[in-house]
Amino acid sequence: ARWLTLAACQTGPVQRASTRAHTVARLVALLEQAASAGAELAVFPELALTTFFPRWVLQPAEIDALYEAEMPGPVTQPLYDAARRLGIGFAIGFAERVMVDGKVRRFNSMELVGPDGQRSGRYRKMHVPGSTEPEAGTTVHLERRYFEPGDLGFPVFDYGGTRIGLALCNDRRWPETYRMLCLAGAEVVLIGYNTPQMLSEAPALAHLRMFHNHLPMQAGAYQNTLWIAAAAKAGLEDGQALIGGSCIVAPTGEIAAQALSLDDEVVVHRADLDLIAACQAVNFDFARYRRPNDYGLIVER
Ligand code: CDT
Repeated sequence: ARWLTLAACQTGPVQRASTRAHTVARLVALLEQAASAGAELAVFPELALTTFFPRWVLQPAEIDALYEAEMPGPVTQPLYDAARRLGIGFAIGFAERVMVDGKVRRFNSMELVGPDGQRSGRYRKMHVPGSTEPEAGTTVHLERRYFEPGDLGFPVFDYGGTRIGLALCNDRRWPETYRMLCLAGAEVVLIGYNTPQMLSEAPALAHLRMFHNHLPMQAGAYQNTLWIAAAAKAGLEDGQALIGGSCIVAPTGEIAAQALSLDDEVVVHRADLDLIAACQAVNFDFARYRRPNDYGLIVER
């Protein structure tokens, strides 16, 4: 049997006034909790090091301080050191700023780090929601102002013999995310998210926010025979309420473990990787039953 013990490390809010060092200390404490519960791989939220700053129009001079110019940098190094000390890997969402050919580029990124404290993968969010300018009647969500769409596709990384895919927030709502990762051989998908409880454009859907959080992850896990570990940044962050509901989802579509709070909280589950083959055998023998020659519309439209 093959097992991998997963941890979803939810955080409570990261207020703009918090220092990066304070936030990193919180993340280290969560990683210690995950490791002492036997976890081998942990996931932190999207933009785990900062407040969810796309809720604001910021002055140009304020922007750079919210991005990481290097990972790890001096302030984030303790997290990588903790991974090595504890022998546990992690994935973390962060705002990435890179210079390419003398030009600044900005991505909403996630990094996969091995139990040796070394980077073993990088993902850049593909489905970037919101707008570049505030739009009348909608909750301000300016991810498209602060991040380019990812340019790395849907990579899958080896983690001690298990194949890992990464995804960020809005990506989890799209079936293509899971299908691309599944077809690339992913067995486990790690997801970080920041999801506002209330969108002014859709007050009638407010009571469904948690349902619409879990529904696509449960369906994505089931239809693509994946384990999923998903970590929220939750609670009242700089005046905006973010949902929690961090969870670990089995390839059966069942939620195996779920956070109860809107605060820093670790949920752990020992994932049976053989369940993937069992679920494939029952219904999803992809090579045998899929009809890719008849799915052309999916990429044409
Ligand atoms: N961070 C992120 O992608 N949040 C989105 C909210 C989009 S509202 C315009 C989400 O899908 O949860």
